[in-house]
Amino acid sequence: MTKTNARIAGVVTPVMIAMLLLFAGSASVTANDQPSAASAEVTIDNFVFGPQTITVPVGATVTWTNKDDIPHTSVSTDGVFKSKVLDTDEKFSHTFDKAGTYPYYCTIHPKMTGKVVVQ
Ligand SMILES: [Cu+2]
Repeated sequence: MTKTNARIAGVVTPVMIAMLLLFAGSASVTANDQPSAASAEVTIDNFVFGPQTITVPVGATVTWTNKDDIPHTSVSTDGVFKSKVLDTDEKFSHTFDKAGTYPYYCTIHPKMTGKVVVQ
């Protein structure tokens, strides 16, 4: 009897530890995945990028949507990303894998500027 219980305990304990490790592992994976799953929206409206400065975690995808009746672009000042000409309701996305500050502008209307801060 005692022998059997000891044997069961000997099996159950490693299984429980494995399950705990698995749970802890998946929990930390979820936490790590959260920034890469993050996304943010920038709307182009009335010749303005809004919000003008957007702060996102590393791994986030930023999507620009042109809500103007006029074509615009979203082009990184440092050449990190470059949209095509976006017509009304067209979108452009870029995923930011590195921390930093990414200024950008509209090549058609260079006075239109914005900034993505990745941290
Ligand atoms: Cu523009």
